This record gives sequence, C-alpha cells and structure tokens, in this order.
Amino acid sequence: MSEKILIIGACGQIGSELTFKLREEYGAENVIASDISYSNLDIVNSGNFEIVDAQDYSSMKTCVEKYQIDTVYMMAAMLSATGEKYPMKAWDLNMLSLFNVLNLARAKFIKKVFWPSSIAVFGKTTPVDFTPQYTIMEPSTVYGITKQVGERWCEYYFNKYNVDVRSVRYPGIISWKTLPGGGTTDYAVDIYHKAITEGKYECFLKPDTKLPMMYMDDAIKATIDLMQAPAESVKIRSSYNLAAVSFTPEDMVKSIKKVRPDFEISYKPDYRQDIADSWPNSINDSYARQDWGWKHEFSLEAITKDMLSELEQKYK
Ligand code: AKB
Repeated sequence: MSEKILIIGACGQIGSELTFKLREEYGAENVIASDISYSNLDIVNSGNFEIVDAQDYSSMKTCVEKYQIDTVYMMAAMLSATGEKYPMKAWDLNMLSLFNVLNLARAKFIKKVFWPSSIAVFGKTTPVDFTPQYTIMEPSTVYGITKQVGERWCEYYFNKYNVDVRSVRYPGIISWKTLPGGGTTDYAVDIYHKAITEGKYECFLKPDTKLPMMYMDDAIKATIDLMQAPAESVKIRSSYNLAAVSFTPEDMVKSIKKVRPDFEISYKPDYRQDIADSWPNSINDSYARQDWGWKHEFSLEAITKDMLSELEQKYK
C-alpha cells in the first residue's frame, strides 16, 4: 500500500506546489491537502481537501485517522514580516502547530514529519557569509525565535521519543504559481509580477541587501529528497542549512533588464530592512549535500527566465 500523506497549510506558497508534486509522485488519492480555509481554489478543486486547524490537535487527529495518514508535511506558519505585527499570534500558530504534529507522531498516529525552518533562525551576531550549520543563533524576529525553538523541539522529540522528524532551513523561495504572504524575502517574487504588469517596482529593501534565495523547483526537490532519504542518512534532526543562490535587489534588476530593458526600480526601505539586515548573506549547506545528496539547479538567470515567461503567460 502506498504511503498516505497529509499536507497542512496546502493553500500557501510552498504547500500548494508540494501538493501538486507529491500527487504526481504518490498518486492523487494518497495525498490529502488541508488548510484553515478555502483560500486557494486550484488546490481545493484538485483532489482530496480537508479543513484542518493546525492549532487544534483534535482537528489534525481527526483528519489523520480518517485517511490513515503516515506522513505529515506541516507547512502552516506566520512568516517574518507579519509575525512582527502579530507577535503572540505568530508564536501561537508556529509553536502549537509544531507540537500538535510532533505529539501525533509521538503517539504513533503518524510515522514521519516534515517541518520547515528558515534562515530566520540566524541573527545579527551570526557570521553573515557562508553561514555554517553550527554557529551563533540569536534571532531577532518572533518568526525566527519560533523557528529556532522549533528546531530544538524537533531534535528533542527525535532523541527522546524516536520521532522521525526532518527539516530544512529554507532561504527566500521564489515562485510564480502562488504568492507568498508576509515574508521579508517576498520582494523577490513581487518584483517579477510588477515587471510584467507595470514595468516598474518599488522595493522595500535597499539595493545592496544580499539574501539567500532559492527557486521553488529546487525547494520542492530538497524537501522531497530529504523525506525520501533513508533514516540513517538524516543525521541532523534539528534542521539542515539549505542553499542555492544569493543576490541583492540590484542583481535582480540587472537580470530582469536583460529580458525587459525598460524595467524601472525605485527603493523605499521599510521595517523589513531591519529584518533582512539580521539575516545571513549566504549559507554553507555542506551537511545537506554530504548527508542526503542535495544539489540545487537554478541560477538567478535561470530563475528570471522561467519567472518572466511563466508570468507573461499568466497575465496574458
Ligand atoms: C520570510 O521572509 O519570512 C520567509 C523566510 C526566509 O523564512 N520567506
């Protein structure tokens, strides 16, 4: 019998693409999408969909039992920028949702868990270039605090209760199908949309703000590769550093102008600049490469080419 998978937060930016890809690999009937509302009709109408409140243990358990789920991808979260506006809501959502899924695994209702961490676990005292796996971590955002604490709990549940939990520290993720919401790296998605719809973009970060980024195809590949790796290869049970490319808004503009020479940019940094300034420029992900063979494919030029051509079709 095939593995039964539940994605919580399936209407979101990463959850939605994960749902499509997992359905291709495991069969649509074996992959259940869930979210707190019907906010993404492409997902709601594409197969089994359930309303699940990630903060409510019994809501999650009911769904897990109904479909006899083996594996949960817990993708619901409040991201960095929104988290600064609603600190307690971010804490409650990000922590309760993690505990619920870890406790389901501890009680043996499910066998395996994926939970995303983020480069937001790092802070101003972390070395910024080629940030190592093991280093100073003093996150300054509520989101970053929840991710760092969450990582500690993942490792704890693995060590104490043998819970097979796996995680990566996502950089900023760039994609065209579903918009991200409430992140600091969202500019790197918005810029492509505005390049197509308006020919210009006002950026909320300074031109030289360098951040680690990744194309969605690479992020999905990393996630599924990690989940399919033999348990003994997954040596880090907090969360793996994961990297692809690093660039600034200025680098993006240069790359977009190669395809759309008339594209114009202006800069108006806001509160998100402070968040971006607390994050690394680039990440050393050698453990992921060694332990389970991680390798990225998309360069900035390849991302720009793909994003612009997909969005041109979308807005036609
Ligand atoms: C955010 O900007 O908050 C997220 C992240 C880097 O985790 N995209």
